[in-house]
Amino acid sequence: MPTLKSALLLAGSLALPGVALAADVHQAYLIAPQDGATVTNPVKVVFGLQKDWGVAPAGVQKEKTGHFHLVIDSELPDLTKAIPTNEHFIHFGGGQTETEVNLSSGKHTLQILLGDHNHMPHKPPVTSERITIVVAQDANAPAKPAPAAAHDHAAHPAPAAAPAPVPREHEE
Ligand SMILES: [Cu+2]
Repeated sequence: MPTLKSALLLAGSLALPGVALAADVHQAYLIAPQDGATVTNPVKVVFGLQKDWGVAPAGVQKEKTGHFHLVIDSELPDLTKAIPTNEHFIHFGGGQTETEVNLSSGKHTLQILLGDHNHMPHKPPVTSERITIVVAQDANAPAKPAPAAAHDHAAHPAPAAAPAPVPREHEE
């Protein structure tokens, strides 16, 4: 089956060039979460751009602007085409600069890719580094009503139990 074989070869070759195309200088970055962080759902993701660049909603054509795309668990897409829309490529066409996502527990990668008014990557592409986070199982994590409270890790030390009097038995 030559067609199947060539399809497989094509798929293999497509997987390679993604990294090489990434610009050395990252014009976008993830303000949160931090690379290597362990987080719980919902995961708050905050996008950042270097000062040369600005955010504009999809459909608004303006130089050096674009809207964010969050790349989850994927290489960058084909940078010569409009950014796809699926569970790996989330568009923020309204010009949003942060979001919350729910991810399965375990390791995930996150990366930002800016797209222009037509959801096309810029040339060269405006990307962030690809970071890796670990989503902890949140079985016993109470739903946080307000995601704003950072560092809300007030330890709850158990009240120190008074040392139990040691019964003494004199063995003399
Ligand atoms: Cu888009």
